Amino acid sequence: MTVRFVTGNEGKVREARAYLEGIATVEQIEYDYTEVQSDSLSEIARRGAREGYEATGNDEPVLVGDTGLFVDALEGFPGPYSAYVEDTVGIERLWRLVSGEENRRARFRTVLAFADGDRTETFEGELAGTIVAPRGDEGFGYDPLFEYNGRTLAEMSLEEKNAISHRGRALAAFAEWYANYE
Ligand code: ITT
Ligand code: NA
Repeated sequence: MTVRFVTGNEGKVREARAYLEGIATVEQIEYDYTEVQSDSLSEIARRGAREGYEATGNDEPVLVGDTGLFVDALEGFPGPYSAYVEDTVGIERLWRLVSGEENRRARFRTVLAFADGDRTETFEGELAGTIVAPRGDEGFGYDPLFEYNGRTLAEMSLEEKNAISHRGRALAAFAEWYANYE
């Protein structure tokens, strides 16, 4: 069955497509859903999925994923504002902000929301790591800044990242649920 992934971010689509190969066909829809101002990734994702479902014709289920990078020393910043901060501040300046801190622990969190018109289900994944000076050319977004087990996410192949990442974990929970869908 086809799932429409409503997102403007191709990196997210690549990871979902690779992870769900043989489970669901992932089609990217570039509809710009309203990102409500909320501290809750799941609230943003749930609303986005419902709106995306209606806006794309009410015929095939949609997935929306919302991700945030939460830096301990910055009280969880940029968190739900991660997309805005990447576009404005950028990862180099975020690194400079964190480099002066002793505690450089951070987490990625992803919430995936699936909406089919009858219900909206959410699936979550988290990855704990450390903020480091940017390294690596793979992945996207904050990947060069985020070290896990000695390597940044940008130093891993897509498959390696999917096997351990916040998004991979959320996709695993989705795939398990989806196996018994309908
Ligand atoms: P859509 O809302 O259109 O899906 P987006 O890029 O805004 O695209 P998110 O809200 O999920 O997607 O991402 C928030 C920010 O976090 C954004 O700057 C992403 O580039 C970044 N990001 C998301 N997932 C990431 C990952 O696995 N590794 C590194 N950065 C990531
Ligand atoms: Na977003």
